[in-house]
Amino acid sequence: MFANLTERLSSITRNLQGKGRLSNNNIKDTLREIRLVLLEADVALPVVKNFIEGIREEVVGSKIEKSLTPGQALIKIIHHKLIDLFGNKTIELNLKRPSPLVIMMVGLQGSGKTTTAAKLAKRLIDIEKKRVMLVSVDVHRPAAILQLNRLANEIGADFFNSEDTQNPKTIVSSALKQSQRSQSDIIIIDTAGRMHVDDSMMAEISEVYKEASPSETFFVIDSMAGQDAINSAQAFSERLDITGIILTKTDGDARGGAALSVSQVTGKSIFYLGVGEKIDDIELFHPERMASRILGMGDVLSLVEEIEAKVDRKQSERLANKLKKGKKFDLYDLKDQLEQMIGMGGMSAILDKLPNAGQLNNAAVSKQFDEKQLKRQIGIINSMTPNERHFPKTINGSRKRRIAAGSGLQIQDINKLMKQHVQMERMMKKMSGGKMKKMMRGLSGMNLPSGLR
Ligand SMILES: Nc1nc2c(ncn2[C@@H]2O[C@H](COP(=O)(O)OP(=O)(O)O)[C@@H](O)[C@H]2O)c(=O)[nH]1
Ligand SMILES: [Mg+2]
Repeated sequence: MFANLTERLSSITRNLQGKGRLSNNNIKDTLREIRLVLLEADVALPVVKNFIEGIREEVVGSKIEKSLTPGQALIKIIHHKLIDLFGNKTIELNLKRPSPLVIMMVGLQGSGKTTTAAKLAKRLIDIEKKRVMLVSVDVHRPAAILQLNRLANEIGADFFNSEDTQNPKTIVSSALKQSQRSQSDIIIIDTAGRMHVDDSMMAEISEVYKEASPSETFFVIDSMAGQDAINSAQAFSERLDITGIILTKTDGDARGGAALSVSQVTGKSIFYLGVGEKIDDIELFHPERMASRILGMGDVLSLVEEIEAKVDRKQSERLANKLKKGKKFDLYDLKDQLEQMIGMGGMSAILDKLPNAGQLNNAAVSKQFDEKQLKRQIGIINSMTPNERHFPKTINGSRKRRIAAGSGLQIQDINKLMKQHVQMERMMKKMSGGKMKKMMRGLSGMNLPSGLR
């Protein structure tokens, strides 16, 4: 699902990841692009408007330019807003209610109600060890009752034998009585679909609803459906108290409009996803995962959060201020930087999390920044006197020999560290204020593949 949407949105986020600085124009352009992509994906207009407005407000409130990684900060906001769009948390069916728990499936014809009723029943039987009864009140479509009957047999659910000559309301009241006798924990009522919302069908479903008085009423919606289905969601929720959404056919190549709109339009959360035609193809819905998937980021996002959490921003700012006052970048400062890199787990831990790290010359990069190496460098600095750390220039040949002996390393190792310090000092000198921050960013995002920075 969402192939196109994902492709477009991930290209937007890829562009942002490289941005060390975001101008108002950058932000405006990004929002305009997102707006377009969402509209093309057939997301309902009010939902798009709200979404974009929400991001804009947060961008203003969060002072994004001051962040260590403005591009990534914006991605994070977009990500969080997407999660909000989906209702923010994973909802599980509450089974701690008096039995029989009555669940009703409603929605347009072909949305997947019957299939999903059986999928859900199987889940409740297998995972929750519940006794489940399936009931069909679809007296309109030929063989609709038989379809459910077959599925019930397949999964080991009880089935209430209804006839298409019966009145739907009567079927419900008999089924409820039957469920008392058979001591069912859960009854799932599958209803007649409709091609579009029409009054007589709506009147019928309202009757069934009143008779069944369900604890959960799931609106089943085909993820490939367009605006019509979204409008029908609204029509249904005006008549019945819909408690949740089940989004089906997410294994197809839907544009994504229904998925992104339905929660906002109905004000209800998505509980489950249908992910295929087979009876086991149902999954709990995780807003966070879906949002990550749509942005095409997966683990990269958790990586960004990890780096943000671990880079000591205060410490970086202290260093920046110190240098601004004309003080030198000394070996104490270098040690702080090295320690931060270790805090992030070294380069190899970071590379492990990147989806396409295989393309990098992994060995070379990790060797340069691996933890052992970093610790060795810190060991060298630890073997120096405070005076030497403050004034690296005083470190002459005999001092180097002493430091090498003290840290158990070779003179070459000491020379390498001194060279590294000189290089960094030179870089630091060139920078002031804002540029310093960029430098820090360079450190925290060391040698990441350019697309991911
Ligand atoms: N690929 C796929 N097909 C599904 C899914 N859910 C339902 N279907 C198919 O959609 C069609 C209509 O399903 P059905 O349950 O009869 O819809 P109803 O009219 O709402 O009861 C059937 O061919 C199902 O196999 C799903 O998650 N993935
Ligand atoms: Mg059906």
